[in-house]
Amino acid sequence: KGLNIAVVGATGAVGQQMIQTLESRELPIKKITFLSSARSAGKKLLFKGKEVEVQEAKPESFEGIDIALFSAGGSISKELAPEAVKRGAIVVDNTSAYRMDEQVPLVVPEVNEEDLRHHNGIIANPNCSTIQMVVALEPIRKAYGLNKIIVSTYQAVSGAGAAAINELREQSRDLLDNQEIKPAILPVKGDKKHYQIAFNVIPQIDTFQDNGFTYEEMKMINETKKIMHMPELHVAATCVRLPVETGHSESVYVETSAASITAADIKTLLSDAPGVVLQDDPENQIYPMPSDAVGKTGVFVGRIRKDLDKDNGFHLWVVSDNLLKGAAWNSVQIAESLLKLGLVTVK
Ligand code: 11C
Repeated sequence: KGLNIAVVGATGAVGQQMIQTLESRELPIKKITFLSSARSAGKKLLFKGKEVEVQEAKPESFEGIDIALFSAGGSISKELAPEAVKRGAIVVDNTSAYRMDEQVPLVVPEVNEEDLRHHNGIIANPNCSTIQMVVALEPIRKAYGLNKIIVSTYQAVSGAGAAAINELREQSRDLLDNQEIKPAILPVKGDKKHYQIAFNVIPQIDTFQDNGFTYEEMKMINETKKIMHMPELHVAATCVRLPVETGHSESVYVETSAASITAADIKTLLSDAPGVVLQDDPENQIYPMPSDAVGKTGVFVGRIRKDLDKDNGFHLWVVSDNLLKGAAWNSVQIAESLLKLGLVTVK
């Protein structure tokens, strides 16, 4: 007795984390299927100590699957998610393909788990930088209301996939050895120019849109409004890539609807909020850092300060493992919520 689960994109940076997360959780699994593009098919991966061969993802691969976790790029999701749904699977999609589709719930369980009840087969997992921000801000929204968010991100290269991790490592090594470097992946694989990431900072994540914001920035803006059910919320984002391997950091400024709240009120609220770990003790130099967050499922929040001029303004520093809460863990958590809410049955 258990669920038949498929991981699509099993060999990628997020797919690998999905497998490890599924291994460490209690979700009842009867059968696991690993799927990928033709290029990675045939590879053998371990699941709970047993070898499982990766198969090429095709429409027929989804016969008998209860839940399919997709993280193999937007075009594979566009092509195969509807095929999986046609065959009775519920798809949890970690790409941006369906996130803004009105028929598709965009879910962070700590924030809008109930939206899962309205799914039509596909559920979208938000962008990593959006997820960690809304987990930190939802308790504040609930208690005091939110008028405005201004966020600047400090994002790790693993958000751009395994090739970007290699690029950072190789460039760092080559520059220390006084070798010439040839950037080829970052900031965006398919864009016209590529820049050095080692010992540098790149203020571009994904491609530029006509309004001057990048697609990553627009994801943070639009997804936050959808998840929080607040189309009127003011959100602005600047997304920046750093030479950090894993763990996204964010400097977040918020304005609440309620006035006369103190930083201590926000700290008390976040010390007991779902998914949040408060690390805020300046006197002892305690604050979140990516090197501490890697491998953990929490969203770490610290440096909480009241703005010096705005009575309803607060500054926060938010860090999380972008491959876990930002991707694999949030997807597996959605699968667990589906089970908890009785939206999938164990046969
Ligand atoms: C990055 N946030 O760090 C991106 C990766 O829409 O799921 C996630 C892309 C997405 O590059």
